Amino acid sequence: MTLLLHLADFNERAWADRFQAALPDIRVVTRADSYDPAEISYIFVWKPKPEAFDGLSNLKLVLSLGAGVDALLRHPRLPELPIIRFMDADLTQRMSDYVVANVTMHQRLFTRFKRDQQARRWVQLYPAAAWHANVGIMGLGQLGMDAIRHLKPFGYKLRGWSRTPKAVEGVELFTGAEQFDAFLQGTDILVNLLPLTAETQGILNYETFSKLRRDGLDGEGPVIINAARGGHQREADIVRALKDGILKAASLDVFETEPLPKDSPLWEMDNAYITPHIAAASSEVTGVAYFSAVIRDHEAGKPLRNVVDRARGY
Ligand code: NDP
Ligand code: OXD
Repeated sequence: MTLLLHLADFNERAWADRFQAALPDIRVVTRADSYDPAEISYIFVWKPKPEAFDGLSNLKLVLSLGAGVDALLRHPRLPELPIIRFMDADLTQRMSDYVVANVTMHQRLFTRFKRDQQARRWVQLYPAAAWHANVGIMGLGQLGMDAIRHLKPFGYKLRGWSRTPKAVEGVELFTGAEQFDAFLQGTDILVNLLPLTAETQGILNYETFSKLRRDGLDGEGPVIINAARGGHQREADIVRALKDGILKAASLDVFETEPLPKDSPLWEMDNAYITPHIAAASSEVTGVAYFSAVIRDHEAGKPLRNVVDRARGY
């Protein structure tokens, strides 16, 4: 039984050594090693190349280093086998850290005070208390629910939007396309934690921004925070909205093209807060622990966790 690592942009050798220590009874190989494709039972992938699955006739599971599987699901030769996506407490906590940091930064007007500091300007503008700020979370899955849990103690007015109905104490909830506008109309700070699917592609567009609440925060307009996928956002619309004031600011961790091209106007906009897709990295230590447990459980006939639903697309 062999585990193959196919991780573009990662140190495959380091991950392989760690997997080998965790799974001494299994052979662990990288793309650089020699192996017979028919010996591979498990493949662990990030950005798999077109030939990644060729010849893997005895594959049992596809293990995704990404918590988001949109790109993997578009792979032209993806086998019809269960896909297990990564999800653990470390990654979830990191995402909630990112969300809390950006929500509080915008609500406390740190962005405005930084500009005043640069201009040596003393303007006593008092940020409204957290309970006057409506934070709307798009996507109430593993990450959205954890972000809510972390934002709650600060006192924000929380609202959430998902595909199917939910009940979360102290959170105003909205479901499906028919309640999307109502969700937006009461939102000052819009946080995107949706998976990228045919339905959610391009959802962060000018029309969406125009529907957000305008008289909340300091009255300078709403804010968006996108930590999910670049495919959710129309960057030309973000640039336009940041320029004409439909949006006050945008915190963006993901982009239509990554790395963000050097000529993107977003780089120079002082109301755009750009990070290079680092909101919630997958840790080698917890990643190996998680997927080793998945393999051991599967070999022992135990149920699989975090199986991707291909029909839903996440
Ligand atoms: P989950 O699959 O656990 O949750 C997805 C949520 O989105 C669910 O609540 C789901 O609704 C909702 N949803 C899906 N489609 C729609 C729709 N059409 N309309 C309304 N709601 C919808 O995902 P996670 O929370 O684990 O992760 C979310 C995304 O975050 C990932 O797909 C990935 O792209 C991104 N990510 C980004 C990282 C980064 O570093 N920037 C790191 C990790 C993940 P329902 O509950 O009804 O099914
Ligand atoms: C992920 C990511 O999906 O890092 O895990 O974006």
